[in-house]
Amino acid sequence: MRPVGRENGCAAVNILLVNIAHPAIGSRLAGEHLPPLGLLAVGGPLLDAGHSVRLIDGDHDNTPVYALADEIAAARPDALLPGHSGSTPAQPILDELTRLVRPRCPETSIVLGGVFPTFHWADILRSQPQYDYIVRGEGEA
Ligand code: B12
Repeated sequence: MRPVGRENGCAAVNILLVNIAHPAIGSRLAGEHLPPLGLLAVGGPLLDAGHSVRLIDGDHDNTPVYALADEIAAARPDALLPGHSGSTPAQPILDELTRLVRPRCPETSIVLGGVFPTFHWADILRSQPQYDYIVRGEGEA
């Protein structure tokens, strides 16, 4: 297991929050951008805890998965927290992104959370070994 957080004696870590582009129809109809509230809710407490936190919002510019993977690999975060609005159709995209990132960032802890992973954590961990941890329920807690 890779160390994450300060409770195990680690110094503050570099955390990268990444929102993926949402291809589902409900994301495209409005013609406006909504901030990734789940990731923002998690990022605030991490900042308060003294960690360095950065957010890449791939939904803002509709960034392709391979380009997001390049950005993540360049940032080489200690922990990568990818997210979406918790919906089922976003999960395969997160899986594709993290599969691209894993070999390029072997030391990065990949931590998933949100509504879908909260319920389907066992299936995801079994079929997608690139994830190190799944946070169930409210991520800030
Ligand atoms: C706002 C919203 C949207 C917005 C999202 C905007 C954005 N930029 O995030 C828009 C309009 C784009 C949207 C689109 C869609 N949505 Co929507 N949406 C919601 C809604 C109303 C609120 C989500 C939210 O922001 N909650 C507030 C935040 C703070 O809570 P949260 O996301 O749950 O995050 C917390 C935890 O889950 C966790 N967490 C979340 N992410 C992460 C990440 C990490 C790393 C960690 C550690 C923790 C963590 O910590 C957070 C703080 O406690 C929910 C219903 C609901 N009440 O939750 C539906 C909901 C998530 N949507 C749903 C659906 C179906 C869709 C669409 C598929 C609709 C469509 N047919 O196109 C698309 C899919 C988009 C996609 N690919 O993900 C369903 C999902 C059901 C499912 N199993 O798939 C929901 C549950 C509504 C419902 N009951 O049907 N949606």
